[in-house]
Amino acid sequence: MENPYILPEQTPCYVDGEFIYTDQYVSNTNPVNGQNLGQLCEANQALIEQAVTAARYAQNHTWGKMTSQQRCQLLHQVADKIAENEQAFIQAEMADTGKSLQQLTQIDIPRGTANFRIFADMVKSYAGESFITEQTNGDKALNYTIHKPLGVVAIISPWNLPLLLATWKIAPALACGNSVIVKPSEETSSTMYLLAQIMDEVGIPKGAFNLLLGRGEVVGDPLTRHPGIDAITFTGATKTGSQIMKNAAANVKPVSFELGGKNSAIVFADADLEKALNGVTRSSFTNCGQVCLCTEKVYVHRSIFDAFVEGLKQRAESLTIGYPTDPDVFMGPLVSKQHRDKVLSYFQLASQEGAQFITGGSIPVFNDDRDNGFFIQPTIITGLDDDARTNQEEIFGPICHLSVFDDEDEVIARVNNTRYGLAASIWTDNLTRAHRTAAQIDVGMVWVNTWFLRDLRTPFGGCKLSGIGREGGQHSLSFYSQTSNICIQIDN
Ligand code: 6OD
Repeated sequence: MENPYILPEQTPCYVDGEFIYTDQYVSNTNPVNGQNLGQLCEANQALIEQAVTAARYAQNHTWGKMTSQQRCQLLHQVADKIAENEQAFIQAEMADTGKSLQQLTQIDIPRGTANFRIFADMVKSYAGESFITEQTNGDKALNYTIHKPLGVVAIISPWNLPLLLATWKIAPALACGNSVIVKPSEETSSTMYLLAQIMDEVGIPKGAFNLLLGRGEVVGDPLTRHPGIDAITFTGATKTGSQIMKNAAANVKPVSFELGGKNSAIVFADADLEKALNGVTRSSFTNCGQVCLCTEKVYVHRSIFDAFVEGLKQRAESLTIGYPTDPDVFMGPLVSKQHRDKVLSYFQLASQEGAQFITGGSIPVFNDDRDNGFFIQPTIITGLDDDARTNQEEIFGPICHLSVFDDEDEVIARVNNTRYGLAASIWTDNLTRAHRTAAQIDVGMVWVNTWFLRDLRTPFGGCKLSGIGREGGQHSLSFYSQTSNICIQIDN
């Protein structure tokens, strides 16, 4: 990629080592000002078939036949190229999502590189098991396991952290020797197109990496029903996950799902108030609240509730909202008009349910082109029961509800009163309390005195409606591999 990134008029799919322009389009909108950014070429059924065939060929003849060492060298080159072209990735991701430069440079784009590096390194030491089995007649047997690729993996990735979450799956799937067919969200496909260019340039064999663009109902649905797909990995809404699971069931294929969340923060009386306030500001409003890990419910001990409300209000009101190119801006717009309408409908629901708005609740006015974009105010509410719909349903916007609690058992029960189980954060200076409470929360991940601090070797995923399985480190390698046992008779 010698040229800086310029959004193409038409973004093509990438199948079997070729960029392919179809005759069906989906338009791409800039969430900062509502202007059209260009069009995506939507994949059709014939292209889906071609991608599956090419991916299988790469499995049987090229990518699947390379040594792990060769594959990992190529994946490191992919990481190097993402880093070299950081500016292009920033521009593309910003154009699609409107997310701030701060976030792109600190979180999203570096994770694209890191995802390739970690899995290329980890797979080299992905060891199997071995046992000497003693038989009754004195013979022995050697049992040992090998890890093989699953085959062709379909990757359906979301719009909130497009590069980060797609590469979180692409990198381990490729490192384990699979071929992949990636279907990114139609709202945010540009960085996947850049990644396809890089795959092409570094010489990833044709068909090992395929990119199908377009809408879920047109591309994702037939792809996940296709009998030529060996596994499906998905991050996104619980409802879509449930549909994909039905599709996968027809062919009895494994799935790995990271789905919605309704995450809580608990602020105990002994917490460092400054740290807790800064942490909850970050966990509620990062990426305009569009991270599955974001806090939407905050439980604060009665003795510090008023001080906490005042501190959080002050912080929310001083967040800079605006053009994502401005280095001082913390929050850009929501991703689309449709999504803003959804978030606004929850503001309205909260109000109907009797919430008091401490701050926010509407759309900021700029008196310039941003008024045609999809901005929204960081919003804090209080006064609702735990069972209110606002406190039970995932909103996925910059809003949190504050509640008072009195004791530890009470707050744990209230935090667990949800159909979701992704993440939680606990703010306390009492180490014993931290260990005791963290273990009792029904979620996949608990952060103590921090939030979204990531070590890519740790298991990541949720329970209940928040997902199936874990990815990260060994857990990714395990999902993206087939383990076979080999048993060898050793005569006495
Ligand atoms: O950090 C990660 O690895 C990860 N899977 C984050 C997911 C965020 C969901 O919006």
